[in-house]
Amino acid sequence: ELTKGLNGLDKVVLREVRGSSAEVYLYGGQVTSWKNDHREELLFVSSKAIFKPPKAIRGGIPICFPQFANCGPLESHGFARNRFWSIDKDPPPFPAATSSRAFVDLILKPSEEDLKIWPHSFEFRLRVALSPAGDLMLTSRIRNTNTDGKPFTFTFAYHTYFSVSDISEVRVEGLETLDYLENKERFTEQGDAITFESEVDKIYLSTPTKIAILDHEKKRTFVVRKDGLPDAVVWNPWDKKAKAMADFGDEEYKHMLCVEAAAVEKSVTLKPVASLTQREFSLAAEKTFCWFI
Ligand code: TA6
Repeated sequence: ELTKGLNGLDKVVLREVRGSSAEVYLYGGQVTSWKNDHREELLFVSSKAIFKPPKAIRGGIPICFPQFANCGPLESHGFARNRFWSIDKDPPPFPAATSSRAFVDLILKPSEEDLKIWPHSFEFRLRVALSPAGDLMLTSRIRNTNTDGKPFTFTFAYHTYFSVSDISEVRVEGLETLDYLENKERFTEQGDAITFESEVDKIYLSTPTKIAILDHEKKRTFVVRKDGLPDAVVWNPWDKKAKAMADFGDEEYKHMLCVEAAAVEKSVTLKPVASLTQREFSLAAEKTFCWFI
């Protein structure tokens, strides 16, 4: 269902029979809402988010492409998150559709202007799907459509903002003992599960396909399953950085956590489509109840 969102921007609403739903803005190809069958919102979007180009929407699932953060010459997190995507009305079959009835395919291709800042022709297909159980699944298919035979290289992230009740009660499991990058330096995570008491901005490397976010207060666990994306970025701006961001409430850091399936440390190289290569990255987030002992 295509409808108008904030500031008249187009958005697609997906609904599953049991009551779960998701919303995707064509601006940014960005998921901004994911509700379970109790209609609880599971993603964080700032109350100060600016739904107006060229600013990217603060929250939900921004797509970082063709560059993650500032690890290249482009604007931070690349340009996919502040471009208008289009809907593919005749989407091809592929696995994320098999178990789900509610899905939409969005397409991004570079404009003339984009080609001036990143001279590579591509087709980015983003499938957003809800499973009958209400799990959210994102699949990205990126193809190099250069006609000059040249490969291109990029970094990528699903910059997912999860909604949490109280960041000081949250635990992330699956990343302990792994190496991570912080301010471009390499460290090794010590100790048990990861907890939060100050700003965190880390890129965990060679991570498992499954990561869990345990929200003690809500007695809720998010399970992130990713495929094709070796890294996982964990970010919470905490109080000082929160205050410095115009589109983020001063206290909102308490109610969000970014856990981002990503390909950052090793960039991805794609040969032109003639060679029949494409890369597929998927993300599935499910919410389960978990009663703590
Ligand atoms: O993914 C973490 C990060 O790269 C942080 O360094 C951080 O500042 C954030 O993303 C948000 O970036 P943005 O450009 O959306 O303000």
